[in-house]
Amino acid sequence: MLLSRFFLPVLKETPKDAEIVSHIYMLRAGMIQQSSSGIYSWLPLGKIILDNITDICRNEMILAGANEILMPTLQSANIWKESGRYEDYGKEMLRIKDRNERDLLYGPTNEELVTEIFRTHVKSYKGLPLNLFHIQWKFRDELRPRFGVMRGREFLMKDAYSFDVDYESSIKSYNIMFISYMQLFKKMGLKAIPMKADTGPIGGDLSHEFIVIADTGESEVFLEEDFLSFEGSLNEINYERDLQNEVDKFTSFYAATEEKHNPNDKKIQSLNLIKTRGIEVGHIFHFGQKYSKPMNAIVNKNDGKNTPVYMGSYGVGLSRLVGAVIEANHDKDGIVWPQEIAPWHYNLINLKSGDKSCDDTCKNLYKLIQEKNYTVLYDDTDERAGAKLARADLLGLPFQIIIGPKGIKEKLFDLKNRKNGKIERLSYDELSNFINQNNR
Ligand code: 5CA
Repeated sequence: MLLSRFFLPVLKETPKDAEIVSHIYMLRAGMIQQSSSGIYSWLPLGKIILDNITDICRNEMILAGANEILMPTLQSANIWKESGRYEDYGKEMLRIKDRNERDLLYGPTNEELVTEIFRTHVKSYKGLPLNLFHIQWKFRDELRPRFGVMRGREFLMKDAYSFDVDYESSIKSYNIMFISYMQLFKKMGLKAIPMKADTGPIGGDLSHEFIVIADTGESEVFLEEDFLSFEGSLNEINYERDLQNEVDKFTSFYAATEEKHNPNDKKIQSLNLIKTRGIEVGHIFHFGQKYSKPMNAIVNKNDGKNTPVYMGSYGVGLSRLVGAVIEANHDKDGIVWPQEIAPWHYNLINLKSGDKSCDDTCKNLYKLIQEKNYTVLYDDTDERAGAKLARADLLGLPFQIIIGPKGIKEKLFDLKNRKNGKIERLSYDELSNFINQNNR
């Protein structure tokens, strides 16, 4: 991509209304634009990152055996009256009337709608287990939308819903989602900590939040220190297997929010705890027959008897994750994208556009990088060298290749690793070797 052709409205000044670093950098790097309180347009750079995060999540859901569907944003109030949640949901739910005075709402979540789809088509245990997921915008009229996309009113969620014939198999489905969450956050270059959680308005008897550690997280948490480095055996995961053991390993560590933490408990006192803050990027719920009973989603078991189906729901905050990734990966100069979700692998910077030898060298490298199937953002604009370098640090691509007249003369070119800030001076051949061998 040529930067001269890319719509990147970078801001020089720190926006006044942004309080946390991810919000500041997302505005400064031209990723989003507020349209009204808690509602954002996604500009090209923001959209690329949102899509990268979404793709990782979607692929992991498919690996875990879930089926992608797409439900609408607008839902009929009738199904919410059936489940009993229409009145309970309160002011967070945006209620709308159509021209015929029928009650609609902008979905804050989809348990009711997916249960309606399920009950129309599945009547027997033979169709189970089943997991349906979708990636769709939600609306919650939050009391205090803040921190940019972190707590929005309109936000993108991946929500999956599992259906099983009995309690035991529904726990298996819950465990598959638990492990797939550990996988998908890892694939985004994030360390996520699962933590036992309250079920709130979704309901149920079992629930975990997944939190990313960041100083600006909304909740204060206490964690066993070893939890941070524990990886489990995620690389060998096979979703066909019973995953209870894997889940047990992750849940054997201590993790609690400040409200739940009991400093007087002797057992807890003996643990090596750290106090930190976390951002909730995912939340999973096992709620059994909470919706299937009132909504009559009944299946026939293999003993011939009927039962309301057992369900769980599993959410990932995709738009929130864009902010969370930045909270967890930045420095004073800007964003430091993890390789896994970086918008491009390389930032090729021409310090003197218009100078024939700089232009030619950049063109050759631009071609070479693409031939090796890496992506590259080429800064071919006519701005000052200093402004280009500052913008490159703000954008935070993993590697910068910096081409200027001095380097051309000395036949040595700068390769900067954005994460550790180290600059190597390489010959053209060394640079092209690096591009050949760089491991994604
Ligand atoms: N139906 C269930 C699971 S599918 C559900 O709605 N769960 S939730 O309420 O916990 O939301 C799932 C995830 O969406 C949260 O973990 C969080 O990452 C994200 N989320 C929730 N509210 C917001 C918000 N106001 N802004 C941005 N992301 C949000």
